[in-house]
Amino acid sequence: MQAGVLASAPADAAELIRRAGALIFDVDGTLAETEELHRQAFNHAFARHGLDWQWDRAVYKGLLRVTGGKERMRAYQQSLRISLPLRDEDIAALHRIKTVHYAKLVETGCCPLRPGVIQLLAAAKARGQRLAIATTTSRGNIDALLSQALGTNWAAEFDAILAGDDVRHKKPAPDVYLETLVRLKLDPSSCVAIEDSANGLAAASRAGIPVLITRSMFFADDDFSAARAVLDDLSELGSARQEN
Ligand code: XBP
Ligand code: MG
Repeated sequence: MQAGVLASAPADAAELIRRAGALIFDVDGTLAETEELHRQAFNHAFARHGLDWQWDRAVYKGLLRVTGGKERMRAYQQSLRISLPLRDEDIAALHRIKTVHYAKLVETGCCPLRPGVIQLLAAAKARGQRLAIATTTSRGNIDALLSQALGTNWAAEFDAILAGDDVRHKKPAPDVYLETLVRLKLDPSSCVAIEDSANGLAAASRAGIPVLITRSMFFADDDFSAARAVLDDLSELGSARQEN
């Protein structure tokens, strides 16, 4: 546990969830532990493109401070300082290869939704709460993950779905959350954002939305002191995952 961070008791978190008019979900690391698959897909793209780049988990953990796969590759390339800068079309081509491979990995079913996610989605719907997605990843990646986990009609469950390229500035900028609030026509205080990273916490907080953190593989030691509640995963929500 991060020193000084009082993870609110699950009961407080459950109350925060039950009272919300809408739950706004981050995707990578929150709905599922997908970053390990993203990392493998990036390495596949580098090999296919003839680059001698290979991101191990330690390197990738540092690179995840940069949100957005295209931006992450650009940041890595700039950190090398030795090679010619990749052209935008090279970055785009690499990202296309990576995204295709990521979908293939997800479609194997090897990356299930995290504990408590499906039950919380169902309980929220039963309570009449609105559901939304606000993510930095691409729409295609959301579709690959949630088609696999929830079926091809998954999008019908959500009142708003905002992906990385739908806004000008990615997290930690608040853009994706501000646009989600516009689509939902709700005040930030009547929503709860469910996130896994400091960048996601900053983005939602800057939009005025209270944040529930679920710790994930690559961000477990981020500073979450600004969060309203910090859980290991959504299964800790107990009754808030039931329909009453
Ligand atoms: C996580 C991200 C994404 C993924 C990679 O998004 O920052 O960039 O790491 O996906 P979030 P792309 O936690 O907001 O869901 O390569 O499609 O960017
Ligand atoms: Mg995330």
